[in-house]
Amino acid sequence: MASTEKVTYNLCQGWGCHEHCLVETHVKDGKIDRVQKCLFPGKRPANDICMKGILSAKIPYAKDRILHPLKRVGERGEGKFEEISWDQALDEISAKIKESAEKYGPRSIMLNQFWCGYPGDWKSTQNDLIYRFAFAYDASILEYQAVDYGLTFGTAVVNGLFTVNSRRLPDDTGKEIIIWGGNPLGFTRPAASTHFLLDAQERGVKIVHISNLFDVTSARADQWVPVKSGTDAALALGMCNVLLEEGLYNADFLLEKTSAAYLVNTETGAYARAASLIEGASENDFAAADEQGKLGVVPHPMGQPFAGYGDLKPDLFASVEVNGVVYKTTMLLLKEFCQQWTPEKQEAATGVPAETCRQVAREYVANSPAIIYLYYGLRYPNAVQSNRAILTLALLAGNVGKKGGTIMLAGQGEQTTMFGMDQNVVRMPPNPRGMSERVTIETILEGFEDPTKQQHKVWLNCMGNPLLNWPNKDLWRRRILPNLDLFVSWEIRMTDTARYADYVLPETTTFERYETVCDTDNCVMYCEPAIEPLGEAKSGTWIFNEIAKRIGIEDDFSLSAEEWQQVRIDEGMKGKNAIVFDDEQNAIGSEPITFDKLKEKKVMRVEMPPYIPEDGLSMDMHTTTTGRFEFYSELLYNVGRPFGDLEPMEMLDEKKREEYPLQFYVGRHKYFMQGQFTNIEENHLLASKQFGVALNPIEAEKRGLVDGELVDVVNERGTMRVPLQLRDDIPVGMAHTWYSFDEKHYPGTCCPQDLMHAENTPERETAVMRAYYPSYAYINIEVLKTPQVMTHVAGPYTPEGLWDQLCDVRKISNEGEVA
Ligand SMILES: Nc1nc2c(c(=O)[nH]1)N[C@H]1C(S)=C(S)[C@@H](COP(=O)(O)OP(=O)(O)OC[C@H]3O[C@@H](n4cnc5c(=O)[nH]c(N)nc54)[C@H](O)[C@@H]3O)O[C@H]1N2
Ligand SMILES: Nc1nc2c(c(=O)[nH]1)N[C@H]1C(S)=C(S)[C@@H](COP(=O)(O)OP(=O)(O)OC[C@H]3O[C@@H](n4cnc5c(=O)[nH]c(N)nc54)[C@H](O)[C@@H]3O)O[C@H]1N2
Ligand SMILES: [Mo]
Repeated sequence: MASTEKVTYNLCQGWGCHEHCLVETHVKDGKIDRVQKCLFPGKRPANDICMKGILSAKIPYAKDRILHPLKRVGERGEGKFEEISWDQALDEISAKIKESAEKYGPRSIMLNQFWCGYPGDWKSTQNDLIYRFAFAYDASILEYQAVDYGLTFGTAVVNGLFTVNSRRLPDDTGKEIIIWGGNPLGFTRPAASTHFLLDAQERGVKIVHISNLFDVTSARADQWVPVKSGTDAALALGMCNVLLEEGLYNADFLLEKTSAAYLVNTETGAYARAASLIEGASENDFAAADEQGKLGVVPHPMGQPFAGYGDLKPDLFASVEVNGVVYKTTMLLLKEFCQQWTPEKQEAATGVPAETCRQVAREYVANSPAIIYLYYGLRYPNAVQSNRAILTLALLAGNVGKKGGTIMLAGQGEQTTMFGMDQNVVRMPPNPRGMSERVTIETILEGFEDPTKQQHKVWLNCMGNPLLNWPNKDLWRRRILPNLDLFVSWEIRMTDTARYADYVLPETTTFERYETVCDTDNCVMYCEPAIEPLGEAKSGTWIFNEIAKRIGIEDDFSLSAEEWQQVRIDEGMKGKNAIVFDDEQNAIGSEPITFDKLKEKKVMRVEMPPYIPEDGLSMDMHTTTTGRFEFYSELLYNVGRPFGDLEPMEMLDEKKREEYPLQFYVGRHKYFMQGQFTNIEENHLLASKQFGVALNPIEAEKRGLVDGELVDVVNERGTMRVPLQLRDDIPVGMAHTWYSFDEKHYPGTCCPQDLMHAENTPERETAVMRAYYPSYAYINIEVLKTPQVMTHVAGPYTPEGLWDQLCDVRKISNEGEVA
């Protein structure tokens, strides 16, 4: 056995799967010998690591690691660079930043902060410093691509803000877990979440998987419910229909937690304000009625616990007429709305047999408390509406905010979001030059077309690999990059984005720098460099400091990475306690969290209030109209969407399908993490066996195509020429490809992202977001006083749309160039 000379704790370099694992790094002769799972204090069996975690030990040593600052010598994207000194790189970059600021204003500098794949993500020091830089210089931050936010906005409609419920793995599970969209088991959530799910299954918890294709999670589930892509809202409404028609809803829960019994004016679609119906009632209050039609006031909770209905015994299905206007409860309106969604009509839309819809609905209630595990699989422009419909089902069943029964957006962290570290201690400099701005693709393009508008000329890509991962590469390659005066990539390896950059700055990996993250399983963790930085790699903190020095904001950037960690802990976690455990890992007390203590212990478990309190909801901010959970939205009534509903989109358009009959489904790979791990030989070898496009044999036969031949995948945006694979697990009507392979795998032809719609553009405008977004922005910016730069500027565009693409797969039409 190798003798270890040093052990450190580090964040997994493959942080992008949202499992947020910490690894124990073993170093020998100054080199990482291995990484393994690290144990957290306490008895919870959290923090497992997966194959990618183990292999992340190889990332610092990968062949394409960038070890020196690089300056472009060829055309953008050509990949020709020369090595230059740090001083030259920083002097030239800083000079261009200053020049741009003088000519177009400091907001012409944009920083990309798409943090998903960066170890520590938005809790990392890097992310804090990006904000700090933006405030200190009044630079802009680029709104990243619309991914992973369908659920966020779906729940925002129902709950006012953010996720309805548990964002971390609960201690308890009820009797059933429905995994609805997503492929967590051993695949996208390969560590703690997989263990959580399999342990539950072993205890007898039933696992149901609802998905459009047969994947690893389907294989392991107790029941797999295949659904046609993008039609989940119909299935959820069919299930709601069953609950409503068979009386399987949880009346107590609906009365106590939701606006189900509230009356709505059926002429205006607005919630009836009590003041207009009942004398002496306040403007802020609402109304309900009992079985005899007697009206009663329901006070707005105003952020306090709900006070109840007073003397009134509200009738969930009341309908009353006052001065010739009919008022109905939202529950009655929902029942009427769902009458069309019979299990049979549902079947026509989703392909799920009516009987299966009934069985799954009945069991979901019979097995209460049951969890709906909402992953990110509903990546369609109608995701907000699909998620609303699923949440409606959960509310009807009363499976929200309960031990063992809730809605989950799984992950190991997230509770610490609310109770952990106050990152503003770093993010906000004492004297910000401006409040910065979050800019969209739209505003950037507008500026390029209209010189009287704000120009965005410098892009500092401090995180992420947008040229690989953001749909519609063309937008960046042909419309945005040519208008930029400077494009800089901070990277650890040569990516598609780095290849297009003017300068590439070599950053340290997670194994080579200091970090503290308050996250995984409610622990705060101190990470120290396991090895010396390779080559000339420097931490992001150092790079910021050096640029700051050259552009005149050095006062705000005077601390080293290690010193920032002390600030983050001693100031950002001031007053917080950690649980003290004895040798048997029993909790025996608590102690204040200080930087010195953390340095000594490395991992401390933060004392947190329970996230899912018995009453379920006190954690939620309820900034909806009524201050309650709302499956009925008066705001969206105005655009004909009072309820979560099956929303049309390109893929469900029969006419469009005539030309391009296949869903172009660009999925994530088991061995890759978006673009990461593609540079690990073993992973690449395993994945490249599946390079190409996969079709069901029935679709191949229709087209006279055979396994292994080269084919053209075409749509109006381009042609991708790749080998064909026949696979029975790919549904009829789909062309499946894995993304992550970088540009050089598609010589002379398009990459998958080229064939995709651009996100955050008018192509992706939806009625729901157009109507809803202003209220989201208002609540965040005006009510909660979140700086605009720290909110999502989703605007009228869908927050998810990756898989709503059509294509056809054809015999190759000519030899030679196809792109
Ligand atoms: N190995 C690996 N793991 C990863 C990543 C990676 O690249 N590789 N990426 C990480 C990131 S950033 C994210 S956001 C997560 C995402 O992880 P998940 O939330 O699990 O989402 P996806 O893998 O995008 O979802 C794919 C699955 O969604 C389901 N699905 C697709 N369309 C539909 C539909 O119309 N209806 C229903 N009901 N189901 C559908 C199918 O089961 C499909 O296998 O994964 C993370 N983990
Ligand atoms: N077609 C299609 N497109 C998709 C998806 C899909 O399913 N299909 N999924 C979407 C989703 S959900 C997401 S979240 C996005 C992900 O989009 P990205 O966040 O762009 O994905 P990554 O490839 O993980 O990019 C992270 C980059 O950070 C670099 N990196 C890692 N560690 C460090 C570090 O310590 N310092 C520095 N400077 N760099 C580091 C990595 O080398 C990598 O290039 O992709 C989206 N794009
Ligand atoms: Mo993601």
